[in-house]
Amino acid sequence: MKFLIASDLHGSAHFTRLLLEKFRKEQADRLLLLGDLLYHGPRNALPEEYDPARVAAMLNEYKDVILAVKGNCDSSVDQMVLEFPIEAPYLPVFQGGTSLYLTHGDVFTPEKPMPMPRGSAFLFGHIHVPVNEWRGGILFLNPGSVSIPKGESTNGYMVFEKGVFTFKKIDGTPYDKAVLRA
Ligand SMILES: [Mn+2]
Repeated sequence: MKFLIASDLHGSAHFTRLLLEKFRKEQADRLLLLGDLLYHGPRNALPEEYDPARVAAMLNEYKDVILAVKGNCDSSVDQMVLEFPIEAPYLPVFQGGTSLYLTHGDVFTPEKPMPMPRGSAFLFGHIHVPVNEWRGGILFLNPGSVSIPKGESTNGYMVFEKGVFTFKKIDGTPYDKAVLRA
């Protein structure tokens, strides 16, 4: 099974459209979203083509293949317009002998993760900057933000297939990878 992993869409219809195009092009089986889906958040400027209702409608078309966790900008009213669950603080996903723990990164952080077996991957968003680092037997990964990249980073996402995470720019160009052995 192939996963596309992305975070921090923040209501950008433009970048959500590009992301869903990539989901189809990659022929991924599941879309893992790490929070902050609809609302821009008061700390951010409005992203390109800010249209939360449109983003909700686009994501709802993929409701059967989305796994999502709650971001600090996601609220109960967001859940009212989304047809897949978004309120889990974290989700464990077991795939092909590997263990992935999805979370937004504001409650459980790389400094204070949930209890996880060694050899697991901790997948988070929130900081809008890509992370690829082994520490204490855990692989910490952040795909960066789809819509509002910070620091030197660019808009992007991650693909996971057969134990390999590939970081990609929103145009599909790979720029980094990590291996998680089963
Ligand atoms: Mn965010």
